[in-house]
Amino acid sequence: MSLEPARLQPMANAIRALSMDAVEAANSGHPGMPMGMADVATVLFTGHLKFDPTAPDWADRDRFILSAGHGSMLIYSLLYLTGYAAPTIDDIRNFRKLGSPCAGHPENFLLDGVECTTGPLGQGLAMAVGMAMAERHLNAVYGDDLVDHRTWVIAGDGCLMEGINHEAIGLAGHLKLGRLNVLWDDNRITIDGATDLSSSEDIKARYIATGWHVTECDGHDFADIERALQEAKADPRPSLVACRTLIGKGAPNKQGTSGVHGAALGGAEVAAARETLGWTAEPFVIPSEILADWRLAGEPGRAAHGAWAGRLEASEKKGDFTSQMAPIGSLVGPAIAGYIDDLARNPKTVATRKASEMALGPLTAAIPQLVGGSADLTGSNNTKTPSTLPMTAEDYSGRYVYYGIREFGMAAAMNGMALHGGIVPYGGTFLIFSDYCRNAIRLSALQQTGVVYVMTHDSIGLGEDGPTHQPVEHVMSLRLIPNLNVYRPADVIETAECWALALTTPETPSVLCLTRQNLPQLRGKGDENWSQANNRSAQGGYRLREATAARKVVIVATGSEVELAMTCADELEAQGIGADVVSMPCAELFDAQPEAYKADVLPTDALIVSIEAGSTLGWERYTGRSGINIGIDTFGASAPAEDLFAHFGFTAEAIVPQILNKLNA
Ligand SMILES: Cc1ncc(C[n+]2csc(CCOP(=O)(O)OP(=O)(O)O)c2C)c(N)n1
Ligand SMILES: [Mg+2]
Repeated sequence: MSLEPARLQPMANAIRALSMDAVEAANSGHPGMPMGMADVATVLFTGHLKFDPTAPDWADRDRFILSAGHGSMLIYSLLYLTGYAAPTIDDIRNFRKLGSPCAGHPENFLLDGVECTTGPLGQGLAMAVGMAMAERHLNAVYGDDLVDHRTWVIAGDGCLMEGINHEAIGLAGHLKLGRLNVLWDDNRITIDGATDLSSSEDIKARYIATGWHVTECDGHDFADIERALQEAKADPRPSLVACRTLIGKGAPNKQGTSGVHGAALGGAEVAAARETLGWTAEPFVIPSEILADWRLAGEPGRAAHGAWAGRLEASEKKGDFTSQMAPIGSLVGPAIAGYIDDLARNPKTVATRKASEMALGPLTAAIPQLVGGSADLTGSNNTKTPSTLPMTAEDYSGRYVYYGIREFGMAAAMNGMALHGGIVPYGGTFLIFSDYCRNAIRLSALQQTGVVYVMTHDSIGLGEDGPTHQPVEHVMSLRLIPNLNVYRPADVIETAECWALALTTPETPSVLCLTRQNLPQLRGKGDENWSQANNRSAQGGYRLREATAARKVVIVATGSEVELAMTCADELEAQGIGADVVSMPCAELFDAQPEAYKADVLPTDALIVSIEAGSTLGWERYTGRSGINIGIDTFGASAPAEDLFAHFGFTAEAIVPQILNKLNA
């Protein structure tokens, strides 16, 4: 322990004072958790966490994750007290107000010291698992000199109750992530009251059964906290430290009750807490000797950072390490240009899931940052390549993760890896199970991470597995998530193009919706000298086939339905009706095009017809009120794919008459 308890106590009370005062000023927020965990956090930050407040993005810093994100004032207090450039004391005064980086829950894009966005309970811990995986992987590649840090988590009862906790700790235990330490705010209180209202589980036994080391401490006894953290660091397994705490500790009449969880204490109780804590300073004022002690906490980390920088300078791996941590965008185009050229000359009929595997071949060979995986569907998602060997507890240098049947855990871990840096993760499951991990996909988007989701079996085209496995609403509902690019490529070349795009948007995650069934190659002409600069999918939607006769119809389709759109257009042309076909692999990228481009591709003087084997809701924005939307608005059925497409009306025989009727109406 760096300081004796008599000096630590006022430091911890500074967290309590800032937290209750900020919540009071906002008249909203959660004072209980920061007040309860102030002592534990003080021991962690003054004696264990490796951090340099002057270099929040230093690659070898320890990662600190406040999984119990509602206790955001804990991390804001710590960042201010230890001397990060932000938040300032004014930012804290403006806690939860528009424009303050001290948002209701910690947001990674608002403050440098916030490693990930937390608030959806359980996901912080699950992202920390990904960060710990990233650390071990990079350590295996670059050695202790360059990569040697821990991942620390503060989690609450809620984080441990959530289902994702099971997935996350199972993965961490299996991978023996010994540098992951979870400090559990074991206050036995949640919003509704005592945890025994809803839980009688032996949490420690569950962690032990999962391969974790478990210890406990009195979360208000500095020496005992210190002992537990030492124990956690020494044990080779991931550690859970059950810190017995009193929620809202210091608020004499409310501590220990759910009343302090998520409401301002009120003037009288704040005054009583000041009295109890012996805190005489005005709100938002930290006495200088206490602040000085806090500012010292970062000194060892600064020194460690300096020593690390010296080792990096002297390392023969400096160049490789630096490029490992840099954006991969410039590597992508060159890695697959030759492959696409070859496709242009030698067309291939393959499922787009297979096309994805084919594109991943050269991409994973050329880009060491790519770490793949699947939630137990490797052979179906086609996510593994010869360059990606398994990442295991015995050898973390591998670049392929067998996540097990843990879709949510996988998605959260990928967020953690991406946020850690040095890794660009991609992972697969069936598109139908995007719902299982949807909130982590949403957090990829909110946190601006470039995670790539490989979601195969993207429609009724998967056939016999039936409606439980057939996505209907999924493609469209994923399009609803802001800052998420949803790709549905039509053939082998578009699939490669979509991969190239997904890997060059480091602040926007991507979902690749891929078919189980084979699709003919529709592209190739003009793609012989392919480069990222003429990636046609980059416009999101483009004219794939131009009308020969006078244009009356534009058929816009995605993925497996583009082939059908081409057949419909052929039949219309045979009757003298000019028809364009627009392939729209990414609606989000199309929407971002200039108005003139969009007006040219989807002109107002033609009948616009959409074809997508999924929900029609939303297609009206492209087809207008007088267009036609071909899709599926019911559940699918179990049958061979061909029979299903016929049954649900995805044939030229069913579609062309509808177009003719409309034209003649
Ligand atoms: C996934 C999810 N469900 C529900 C909530 C709403 N919520 C926020 S805090 C909380 C209770 C958490 O209890 P605990 O982790 O013990 O925190 P404490 O009350 O001890 O601070 C709930 C239900 C949430 N943020 N995330
Ligand atoms: Mg609790």
